[in-house]
Amino acid sequence: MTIQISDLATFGWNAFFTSQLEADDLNHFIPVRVMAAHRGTLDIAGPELETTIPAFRADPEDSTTSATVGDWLLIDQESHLPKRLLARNSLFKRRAAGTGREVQLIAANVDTLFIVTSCNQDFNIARLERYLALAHEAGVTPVIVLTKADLCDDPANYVAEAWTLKSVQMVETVNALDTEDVGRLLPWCASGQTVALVGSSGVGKSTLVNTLTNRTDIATQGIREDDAKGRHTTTGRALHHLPSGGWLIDTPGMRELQLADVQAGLDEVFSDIVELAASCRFSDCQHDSEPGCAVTAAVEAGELDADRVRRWRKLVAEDAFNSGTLAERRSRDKAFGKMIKSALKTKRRFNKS
Ligand SMILES: Nc1nc2c(ncn2[C@@H]2O[C@H](COP(=O)(O)OP(=O)(O)OP(=O)(O)O)[C@@H](O)[C@H]2O)c(=O)[nH]1
Ligand SMILES: [Mg+2]
Ligand SMILES: [Zn+2]
Repeated sequence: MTIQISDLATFGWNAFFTSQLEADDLNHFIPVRVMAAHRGTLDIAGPELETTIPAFRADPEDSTTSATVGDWLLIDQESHLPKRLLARNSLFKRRAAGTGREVQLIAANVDTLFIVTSCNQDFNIARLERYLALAHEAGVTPVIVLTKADLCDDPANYVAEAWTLKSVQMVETVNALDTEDVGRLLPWCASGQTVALVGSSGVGKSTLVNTLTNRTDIATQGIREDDAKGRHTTTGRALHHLPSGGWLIDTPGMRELQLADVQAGLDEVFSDIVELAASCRFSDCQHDSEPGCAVTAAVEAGELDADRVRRWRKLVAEDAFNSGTLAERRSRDKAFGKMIKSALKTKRRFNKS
């Protein structure tokens, strides 16, 4: 069976992927999309094909080349074994929680990111800025989806606050259980389009997927009443097909989103501050207490929010710390370890005397 390129479009295939094919690839291989990634296996699908194959990493040295949900793979026509990972047009990743700080892939080949939060205690500008940096770095359209509008007396306050974020393209409020409300999100879910949903546990990501796909079978669960926190119901990432022809990637709620390799994304989210910083007297200005700092001058003049500047500096520092090659990070960690050790020694000496 030889695959026709035209049959792939409904799965999200486009010219970018066609350009990566060699002349006779389609005589040997079948292009398939990763629907879900499990420990050791991948659920894949393509025209008239749906199966499970072994996990695949293109470069054993590089964890970012592991096939993840949304990826396109070429598999062998006969054995169905994965042979090649196609270059992605976008990739979301984060530094995994914990001390190892391994890169964790979230989703690949996404067109739109639904950044989901609720009209309640979950709403947090600093967290939204993190997700926006991720979206801009990947070159993906960010849409802020405010759920639980039906449980809130004044959703307009949340909407107004979300719009203060400089790089937002669209803010939508919905009752995620209401088909008509959720219909406002359909323009981003047209045929061949891929949307990833991210946000904390309990904000309604799976509820949105259920409503958008006219299904009820994806598990959802009530949140804790005292602090509106979710119960981490979704545990894996999976691609779901929409009646409108689009694809949705549901993801598990994140406890922590550590940024890494998103310098360009941060520059976009905080473009006004970056522009100001260019006219600081010193090119390595830390915008702290240096003379001739254009950023602190703007804060003092009431033109710039001091909190926003603090959040920007924090994210830039975090990104720099988490970015770079593994070797660079290891040596940084080593230096850090040495510092801790010598501090402990000093402390011990101090305790003894
Ligand atoms: N009234 C109302 N309830 C909602 C809305 N969105 C979600 N819920 C409820 O909130 C709870 C949590 O929703 P989920 O869809 O499980 O949340 P999630 O983001 O998928 O959470 P994790 O899978 O843990 O990351 C469920 O009980 C939903 O029914 C909404 O807009 N209005
Ligand atoms: Mg869920
Ligand atoms: Zn400065």
